[in-house]
Amino acid sequence: MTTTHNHRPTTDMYPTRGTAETMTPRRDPVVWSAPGTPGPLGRPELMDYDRAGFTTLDPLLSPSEVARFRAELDRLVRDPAVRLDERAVVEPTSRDIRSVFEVHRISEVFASLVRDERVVGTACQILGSDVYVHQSRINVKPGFGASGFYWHSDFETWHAEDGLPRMRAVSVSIALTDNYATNGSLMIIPGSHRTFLSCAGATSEDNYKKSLRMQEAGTPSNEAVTALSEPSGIRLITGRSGSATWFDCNCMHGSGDNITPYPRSNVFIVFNSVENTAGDPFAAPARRPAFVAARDFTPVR
Ligand code: 6CS
Ligand code: FE
Repeated sequence: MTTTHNHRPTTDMYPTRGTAETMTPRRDPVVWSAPGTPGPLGRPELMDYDRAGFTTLDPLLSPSEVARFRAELDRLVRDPAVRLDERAVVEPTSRDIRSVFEVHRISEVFASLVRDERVVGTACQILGSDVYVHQSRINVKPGFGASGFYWHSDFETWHAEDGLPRMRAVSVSIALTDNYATNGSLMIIPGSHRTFLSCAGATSEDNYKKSLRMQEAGTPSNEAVTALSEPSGIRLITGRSGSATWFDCNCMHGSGDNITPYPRSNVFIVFNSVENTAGDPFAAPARRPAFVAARDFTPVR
């Protein structure tokens, strides 16, 4: 049974992609569940997440589980049918596969990861409700030149282009190879989740065809990144394979190129509250395809 209910909020709480860049305070909780709500995260991790906007568990997965998911990632990347699928995004220069979207639907192995109580249970604990998968992807980031992602807030895109009304979504990045300081690991600006950066510049038609490779609309000015990183700097999220980082949908984050011999392969799962379902874009001419922004809101559990 597919749930596609849609309570369309009338007001836009986070206007963006207008004529000027502005900063306004976040108008939503970070942790939506009541204090003491049981779940996989302990109080220290939840407080870490609330304050910084992210928390890292090392490890989340055992070595044998990592091996299983890494084998599945390799199988998908080698599958010629996947390469031809619109869900696959290739590197602009090397033509290597950069990302494969909607892995929770095309792979039963990754679907089982989504349903794992250590994963979906944490998402429900943070978002304080049932959840569905808004987006999932594997980022392969092979060595020798794989390009990174410039600074951005995922929520700014998911609000503008996918119509998520509130900041009630969370991403988990699970390392399937070791994430070193050198191989293009995730960088997050601690505390940036508490500021909404409204970006200047309208969204072009079919923007996702570019933004999944190189984001333009929705990227911050140098001054904004400087101001956001003033209080607490920039944190580089390293960790062994099997580690996991939960980060709030509005964290300002990015990653550098990977010019080392060591691939930085992760699986990303984005959980959204069933109380915050995608609707019409708040600042884009059309909806993005379902493989990037789910339109089936059936709860994971
Ligand atoms: O546009 C998106 O939804 C994707 N783009 C980036 C750079 N991060 C979030 C998400 O995967
Ligand atoms: Fe992102």
